[in-house]
Amino acid sequence: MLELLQQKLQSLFKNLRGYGKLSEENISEAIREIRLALLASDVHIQVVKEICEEVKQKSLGTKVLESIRPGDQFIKIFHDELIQYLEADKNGLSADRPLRILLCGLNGSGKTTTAAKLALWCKKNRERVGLVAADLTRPAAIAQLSKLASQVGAPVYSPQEAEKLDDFLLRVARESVQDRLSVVIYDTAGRLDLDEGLLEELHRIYELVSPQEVLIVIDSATGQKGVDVVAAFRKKIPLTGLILSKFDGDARGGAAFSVKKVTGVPILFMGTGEKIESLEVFRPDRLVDRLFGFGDIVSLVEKVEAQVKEESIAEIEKKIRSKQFGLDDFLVQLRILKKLGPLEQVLSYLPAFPGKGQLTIDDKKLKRIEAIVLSMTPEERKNPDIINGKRKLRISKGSGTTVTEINEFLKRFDAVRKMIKKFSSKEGFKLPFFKN
Ligand SMILES: Nc1nc2c(ncn2[C@@H]2O[C@H](COP(=O)(O)OP(=O)(O)OP(=O)(O)O)[C@@H](O)[C@H]2O)c(=O)[nH]1
Ligand SMILES: [Mg+2]
Repeated sequence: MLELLQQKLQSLFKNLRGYGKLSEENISEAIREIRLALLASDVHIQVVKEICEEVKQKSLGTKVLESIRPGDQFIKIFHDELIQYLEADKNGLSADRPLRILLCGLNGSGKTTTAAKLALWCKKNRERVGLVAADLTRPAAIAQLSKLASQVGAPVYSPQEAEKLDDFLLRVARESVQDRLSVVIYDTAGRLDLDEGLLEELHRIYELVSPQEVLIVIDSATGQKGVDVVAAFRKKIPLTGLILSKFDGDARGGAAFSVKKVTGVPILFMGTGEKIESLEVFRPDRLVDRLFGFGDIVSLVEKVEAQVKEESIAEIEKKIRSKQFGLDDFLVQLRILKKLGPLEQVLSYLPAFPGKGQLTIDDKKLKRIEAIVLSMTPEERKNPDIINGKRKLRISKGSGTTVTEINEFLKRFDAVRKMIKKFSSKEGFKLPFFKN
């Protein structure tokens, strides 16, 4: 997700931080780089222009603070500007209950998967949720939704043979009340924007259901076309929000920056994988932090929270925040990471994670790391700095690993520890440039 922009910005920032002073010249140079990076990531040209102009004006007009490195100050201005572009007044679902959510979007954009993900998300928020297969065009669509719903553990309402759309939706309205559902999610058929017939049917569904939320699902890879798609749907029905699906899949992903600004429809969620757990509330500040290489420990902690028992979470968070993060804790973390699903996805929250990109810790590797840590004395685990050559030999014998492996692992651990230190402060996870 946004890897391209992430890489370009991070190398730009490295250069910027080196400047002793910011001149008009190097600000212009940096802005040119930013412009190229944004365009290459498929951000709308108008949006790119606006962002660059705004950052330029602000940078030139800002008094350089003595306690902050000039490069950092520039980065902060750019950081805040991007967040502002992504932010919306509305950032959650309506509080009305029972809540009816209608999902729409192009063919294959990820509506059905998203319906299930949203149902799971609502369920975790203690809602009584049901799914409606309002995709009458394909019997396979109903089967797909039913399968996903059984993973969620939510009931599915689907049309009976030869049941008309109106009758079906009226029946669902009745039954969902009888079943005391608090959230009802309607999955609809994929629509090609040219297909007037299907758009008409969608409008009909909208009228019959009168949903408080109409969410359009946009595939992140759609790029700039996504903006036109939103506009085409909005002509037919009032959209209340947008879900960016497959955010994990597209290295560019810059459409996110345009869509809210150009269409006014707020992004509420993003899909980050095929599994039904892979849905995240869209948080502009976290996304931008991740982009800038500040990691997203809060998102990670949230993800972990969903998977692991609460007591151990509080403990981990406390340790992350304090500076006593030893190898024991690392081991616990690794084991949790393993439970969280695809490791790459989890690691994408931690840009500073060593070896990110090439790193895949598979089960076998994890077992070896476990063996290494388990062969250490409690003192060594607490303070790995004392592990000298002699100790390494002992650990290597005890764990059946090589000294090279141990070195490699310790190097990685050190990088993680440094990164964690960077993020730990009393007030929470602040950005590096807020510190001296
Ligand atoms: N990697 C990834 N794949 C996703 C995501 N969301 C959906 N998919 C995949 O995208 C494909 C299409 O998803 P569907 O949910 O069937 O899309 P749809 O919009 O319901 O499709 P139609 O009903 O045919 O219009 C499936 O293979 C999903 O697994 C996501 O966030 N990440
Ligand atoms: Mg579908």
